[in-house]
Amino acid sequence: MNYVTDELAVSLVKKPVYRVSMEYRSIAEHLAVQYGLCGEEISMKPIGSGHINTTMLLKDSERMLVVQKLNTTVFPEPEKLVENARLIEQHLVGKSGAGAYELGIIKHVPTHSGRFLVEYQGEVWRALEFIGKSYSEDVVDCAVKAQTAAGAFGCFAKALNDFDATKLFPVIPDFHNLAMRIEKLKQVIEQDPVGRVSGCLADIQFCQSQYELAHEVEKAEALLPLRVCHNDTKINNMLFDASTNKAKAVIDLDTCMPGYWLYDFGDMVRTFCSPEQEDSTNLSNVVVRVEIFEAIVKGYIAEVADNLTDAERDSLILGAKVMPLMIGIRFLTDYLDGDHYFATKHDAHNLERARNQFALYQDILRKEPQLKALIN
Ligand code: ADP
Ligand code: GN1
Ligand code: MG
Repeated sequence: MNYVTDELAVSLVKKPVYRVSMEYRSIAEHLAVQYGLCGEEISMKPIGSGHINTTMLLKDSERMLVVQKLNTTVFPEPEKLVENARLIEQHLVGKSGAGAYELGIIKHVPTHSGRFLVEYQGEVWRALEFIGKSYSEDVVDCAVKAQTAAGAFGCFAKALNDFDATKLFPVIPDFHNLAMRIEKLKQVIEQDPVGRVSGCLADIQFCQSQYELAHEVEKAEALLPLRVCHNDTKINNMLFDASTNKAKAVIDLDTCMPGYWLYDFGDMVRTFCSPEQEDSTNLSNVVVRVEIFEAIVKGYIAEVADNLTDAERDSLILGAKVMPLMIGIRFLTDYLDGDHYFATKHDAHNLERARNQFALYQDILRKEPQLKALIN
C-alpha cells in the first residue's frame, strides 16, 4: 500500500529547516520558493511507484504539494501534457459543480507567477494539490476494492463522455497501437544494441507467435467510437479513501488522449486481476482471479452502460488480451534496448516484467470463454 501520511510537520524552529536528502536539497528549496511554501520545516520525499515521472511530496508546516519531475524523453512537450490535464480538470470541475461527478479532482497548482511548469537545471517540474487521507495500491486484495476502483474509472469515463476528444493533444502518438509496438520490437531485435537478444529467444518467439492479434485489433477499432480515454488505468492511478476504502480520485491524467475504451478496460484487467505485482517472478501465481475480473466488469459497466455500444462491449475482451501482451512487448523492447524508457531497479527488471505480463496474457487466453461470458 502506498500510504502517505498527511500530518503536517510541527516545529518550534523559526527559520526554514529543510528535511531533504542532499540529492533533492536544491530543487526542494527552489520549488518551495516557486510555490510559496514558507513554513518552518520543509521536507521533500519520494512517493508512489510510477515508472515514468519522479513523484515527491513537498511540505512545510502548513501545506503539502505533490511535485513531479516530468520525464521529458517520454513527454517531449510537457506544456501540452499540462494543457490536456487542465482541460480535463476544468471539465470535471464543471461536472462536479453540477452534481455529475463525485470523486476528487486532481488539480495543478500555479507558481507565484502563475505558471504551471517550473524549469530548473534542465529539468521540468509541476505541482499538484495533495489529496490527503488517501492511499494507492499496486495489487488489489479483494473483489470489493476492484469493483470500487473500476467504478471510479467508469465514472471518469462517463463524466468525459461529452468532452470533445479531439481537443486533447496526442502527447504520445500511437500510445496504444499494438502494430506499432510490434514494429519497435522487430527493430530492436534486428539491431540488438546491447547484445541481449540471445538471452531471450524464447520470449521473442512467443511474441512472434502472437503478432496476429494486431490485425484483430485493427478490425475491431474500425467499429468503435473514439472516446476520451485515461490510457493508464493502473490500479495505482486511483486513490482510495483511507478511512472508508471508497474511491477518492482518479489520478495520473498525463496520458489522457483520444482512444478506445477497450484499452482502459484492458489495463484494469492487466493490473487488478493478478495477485502478484507487475514485476513478480513468481510466475506460477501470475493468473487472472476470475472474481476480480467479474468485479471490474460490474464496476465499470455499471457506469458506462448507457453509452457503451454493442461493438464496444464485444471489444472489451480483446482489450483484456491486448494490454498485457502490448505492455509485455513494451517491457521486452525496453530491455533489449538497454532500459531507456521505464525506470528499473536492476538489470533484468524489464525482462522480468515482460515475462510476468506474458504469463498473465496466457492465463487470459486460457480463461477467455469464461471471461467473455462474464462480460456478456
Ligand atoms: P507516475 O506518472 O509516476 O505514475 P502518479 O501521478 O501516478 O505518477 O503518482 C505516483 C503516486 O503518487 C500515485 O500512485 C499516488 O500514490 C501518489 N500521488 C500522486 N498524485 C497524488 C495526489 N495528488 N495526492 C496524493 N497522492 C498522490
Ligand atoms: C507507465 O507512469 P506509470 O507507471 O503510471 C506507462 C504505462 C504502462 C505502465 C506499466 C507514459 O505508467 O503506459 O502501462 O508504466 N506510462 C507511460 O506499469 O508510458
Ligand atoms: Mg501513475
